[in-house]
Amino acid sequence: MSVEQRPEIEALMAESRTFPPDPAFSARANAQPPLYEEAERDFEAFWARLARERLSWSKPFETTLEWELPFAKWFVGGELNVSYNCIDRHVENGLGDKVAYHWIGEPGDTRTITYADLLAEVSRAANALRELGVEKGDRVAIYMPMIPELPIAMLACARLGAPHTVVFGGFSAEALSGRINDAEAKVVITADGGWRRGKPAELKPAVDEALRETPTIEKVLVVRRLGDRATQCPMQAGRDVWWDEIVPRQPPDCPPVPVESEHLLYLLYTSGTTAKPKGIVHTTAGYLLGTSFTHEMIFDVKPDDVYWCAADVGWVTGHSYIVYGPLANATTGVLYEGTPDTPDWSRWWQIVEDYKVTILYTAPTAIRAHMKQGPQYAEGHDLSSLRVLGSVGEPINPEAWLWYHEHVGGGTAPIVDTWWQTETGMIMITPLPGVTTTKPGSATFPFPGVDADVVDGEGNPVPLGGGGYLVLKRPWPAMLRGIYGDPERYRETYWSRFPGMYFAGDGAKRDGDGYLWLLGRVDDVMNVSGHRISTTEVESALVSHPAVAEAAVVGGSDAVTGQAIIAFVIVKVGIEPTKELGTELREHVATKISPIAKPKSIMLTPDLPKTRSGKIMRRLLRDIAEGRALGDTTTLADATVVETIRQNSGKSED
Ligand code: 7RM
Repeated sequence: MSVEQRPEIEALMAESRTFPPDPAFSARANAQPPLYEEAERDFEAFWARLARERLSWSKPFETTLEWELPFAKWFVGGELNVSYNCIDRHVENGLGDKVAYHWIGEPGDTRTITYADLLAEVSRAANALRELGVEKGDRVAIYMPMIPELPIAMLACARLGAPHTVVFGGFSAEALSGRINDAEAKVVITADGGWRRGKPAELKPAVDEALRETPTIEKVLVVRRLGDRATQCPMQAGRDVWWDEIVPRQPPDCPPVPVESEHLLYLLYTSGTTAKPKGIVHTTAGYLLGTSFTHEMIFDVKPDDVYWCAADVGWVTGHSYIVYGPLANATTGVLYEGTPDTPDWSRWWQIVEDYKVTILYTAPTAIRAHMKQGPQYAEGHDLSSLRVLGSVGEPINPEAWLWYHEHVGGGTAPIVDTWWQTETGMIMITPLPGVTTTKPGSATFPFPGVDADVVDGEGNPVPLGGGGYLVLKRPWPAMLRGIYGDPERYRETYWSRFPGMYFAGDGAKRDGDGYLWLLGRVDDVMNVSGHRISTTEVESALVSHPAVAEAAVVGGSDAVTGQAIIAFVIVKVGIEPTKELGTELREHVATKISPIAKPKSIMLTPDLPKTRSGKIMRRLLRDIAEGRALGDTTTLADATVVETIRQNSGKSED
């Protein structure tokens, strides 16, 4: 494993423009420089103070941190309820009429949900779940489009102390059943479907298919989103229940169940370097503290802000920064069901204008997609309400940063480039608006209380100007508590590469001023439009097809999606390597994993470059995929192989 030298990063670090905070912004910013000093003096005392001040406890905690590397317990002895913290206490404080979500359906239908509405809806949903047999500790799978019932379902689970596992609605039936089985979920909450690119997209058929192999599921709760437009929503008697037949008749109050600080809040599955996704474990108090505090500081959220995180709730960004962090802060948020291009590329900017959105949080891939269309869509709308912009999911290239700054932020709104992971639960490396002078393309510095470092292969910190591996050197409250059911894999994956340190799997550099520049993954994980996809997972989907003998998958660079999936496939003897087969294999991967994991291109090849010990040399495949001169080929078992592939792929060396 080595950190690749990327010329574009060198060029980007040489980018001399810096963006100091506007003094007027600084004067009233939520984050102030002494935060860093307080956190460095005693990070446990820092988090303990915040936990006491910010969370509402039904029983106060006794011990701030029990750290038996790599297992952390935060705020031990305390009891609380996440749903109470996100809803009830705001209503009790007189904020019942404040809008929690402005929801916008893709076809143009809308709903306004106040904190009082949310309290009633979540309570009813929790009562319905209880009627369906859900009790504290039972796992509930959630597979839904971006409709209000999605956060409502999550909060209803949290109200009962029933951990949820949200499976992104774009995942396949097979991916859903794998996650349900790993979590041993008792109930699935879903919908007949949702709207996508102007068309109804059904979900329930995938659930029915998934449930053929899920022995633990007892009930399915189905939201009616498509209504008459869902042609295939058969309900299985005794198992499937319509949401609108069970939820509205429940009483609108349901006492929140207090749980221990370390009670499992949710599992979220993410790709690792093997074919089996990992169930990342997040617990209650530390997670809620970490997400809510970072949200308030990093986005400078004030009571009258209108905050829009354009991610899907099915990803960790949605969990932490659409649902738990913002609601714990009593924020007004926007929730949009659809894609940015429907009915056309002005959709997002129309939403910003209509709702006077003040804070926008999105991914570089979305910014690049907008860039590709040209600035006329953004320019045609009044975006002057925007005052903070966020970026997440992958390194943001300076061109995209500057475009975002100029065409979306009007040249004034600070940009926060936030680095974090499903595993970290909360943002870890980021500028603080009003405090940090930013450089386009750099995520700048660790958040107060976070100890991040860049180390060489031996775990020694690299000097300023050097590159290496990103590590985290002390526990933080929202950190993963493990991989569900597999403590050994947890230790092995994150804590074994560098003893005593959390290995993030990312390469990083620190420039002469100490700014951190993230360089992307150093393992076999690809990042396509900000989605983590493991090469192994796609490879095993490919080899599960009867025509495939062997497959190797790499991430090639792509101007819009960051990386694109390129597959090299050896077909079995006697199988004709046709174009149709290529198409069929792409579809096969979509069914096995998700359309997101569909290779952009498949090269059918007679052989693959391997080392003498039989390891596929992905580095060479990347060179071929990107049409580059080949790197070091001395470890190749058969040097003629790459030439054959290269000729087949129609790219020449130069
Ligand atoms: C939140 C999220 C995590 C991986 C991570 C990185 C990459 C995320 C940035 C970034 C550079 C950023 N969770 N990544 N944010 N790289 N700059 N600001 O994305 O679990 O799905 O992915 O994403 O490689 O390890 S995730």
